[in-house]
Amino acid sequence: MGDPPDDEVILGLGANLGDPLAQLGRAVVALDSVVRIGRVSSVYRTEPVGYRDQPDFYNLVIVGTVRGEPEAVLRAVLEVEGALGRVRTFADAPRTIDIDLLAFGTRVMEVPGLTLPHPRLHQRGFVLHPLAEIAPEWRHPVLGQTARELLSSGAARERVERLGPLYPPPGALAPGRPSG
Ligand code: PH2
Ligand code: MG
Ligand code: MG
Repeated sequence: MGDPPDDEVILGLGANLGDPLAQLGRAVVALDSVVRIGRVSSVYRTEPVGYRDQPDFYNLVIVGTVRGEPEAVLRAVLEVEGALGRVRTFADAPRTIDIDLLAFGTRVMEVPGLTLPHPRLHQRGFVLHPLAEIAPEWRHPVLGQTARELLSSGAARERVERLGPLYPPPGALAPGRPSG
């Protein structure tokens, strides 16, 4: 019988300690072996949401496809965080890298450690701006609104500044690529 189809997966990345841009770049390269990366948003410099007494974040969103179960993808994502030096202290603390599984196809589920879609994604400018850039027609499986509609609804109010594409672009660090 045929294999089950791949699911569209949305990942949100954030960093605000160390060298955030370098860590985002390394995370994208590492995630290339977890999901099939479709699009990578620009990098956004964003005001901290929640615990506010910390440096601005650098955020981006990845849209890709993957085969398998969300729990397995989450485990692989957490391994990438660990490999990049993530140390967990308290909720919303500053971090070298955070990789969140924001949505997985149209799945709606809640298990310990994973709620899909992410319960706050529709309120967060640091997710909605990059998501609307690369997938404006993505539709929230519970709320029924697209990324563009969620962004224009105005629920996300924090300061968000688009910096531009990540450099080096994903794939540039992969071995065996001709240069020049
Ligand atoms: N992540 C959080 C809490 N607050 N704020 C911004 N601007 N960007 C983030 O990635 C972020 C946050 C929890 O993961
Ligand atoms: Mg997070
Ligand atoms: Mg996280």
